[in-house]
Amino acid sequence: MRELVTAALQMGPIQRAEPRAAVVARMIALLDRAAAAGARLAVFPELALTTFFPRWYMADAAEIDAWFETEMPGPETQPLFQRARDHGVAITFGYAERTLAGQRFNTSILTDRQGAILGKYRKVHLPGHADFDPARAFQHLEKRYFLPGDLGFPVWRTEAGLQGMCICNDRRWPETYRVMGLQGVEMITLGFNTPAVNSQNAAEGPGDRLFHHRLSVQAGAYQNATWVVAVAKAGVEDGHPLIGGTMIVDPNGHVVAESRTEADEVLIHACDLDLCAFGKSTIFDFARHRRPEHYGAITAQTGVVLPGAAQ
Ligand code: CDV
Repeated sequence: MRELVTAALQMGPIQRAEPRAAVVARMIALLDRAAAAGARLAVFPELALTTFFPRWYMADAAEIDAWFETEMPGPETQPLFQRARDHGVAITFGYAERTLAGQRFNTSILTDRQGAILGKYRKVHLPGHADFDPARAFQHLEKRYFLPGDLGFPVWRTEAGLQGMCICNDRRWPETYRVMGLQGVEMITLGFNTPAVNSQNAAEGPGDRLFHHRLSVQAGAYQNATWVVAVAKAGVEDGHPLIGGTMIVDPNGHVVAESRTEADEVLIHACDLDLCAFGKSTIFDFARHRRPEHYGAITAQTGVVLPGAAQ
């Protein structure tokens, strides 16, 4: 048995005017609760330090940059790292990253239990659009504010086992999980900000949104025999509702813990990483059963090519 006591730390809404220091104080309070419950890994949501700002159209570079971190840890996030180090808890959280060269990414980092950054992931599958879209009920401008991630889907050998990360929309894409599955991943952590209504289809409400979320995460876990810890930023941010649905899913695809609120909430589960071995050595023993000679289209093309269409 290789138990990793894991805390999924759902965050309630962060309003546009809420300063970073207040958000970090909330994160520290959640971390304290996680540590008191014995957690050794604490997972926070996507863009955990701010409101989900891609819902706002901005043209001014300085206004955009105000949402981004240029160093990690920086002066405002240092207390979170210090508290994690004091507790001996590894943390992972998402934030908007601006590099020295001025590139902007939707990023998450993973630390070790001493508070040192072990890994960085930059969101690959950016949803939404780059320009103001008057046809939508609200904007989703991730393609305006972020570049697609350039780091792939790495897996890190941590003190506990083999860990990887992805972010929000990535969880809907089977390629995300499989690339990490092919590196033997035993736990994938991810944060999300999922609007409770589809901005292009008012009929797709929170019921469907939660259904698609669970379907994607449970399938990814099962088909790759890995734990998946999916953590929401939830509730109503500046009038815009986000789903909850924070959950911990085992390597058989079962939900072992799920949030009940859309507020700051702590879920704890002792995840036995050895549970991954059965699926990985039987029905999803990739070395024995995969047929990559038939999967070429997955990397050769992006969109659909209809049968008989000229190449
Ligand atoms: N932050 C996200 O990536 N949100 C998307 C929405 C736009 C569908 C998601 O996959 O939840």
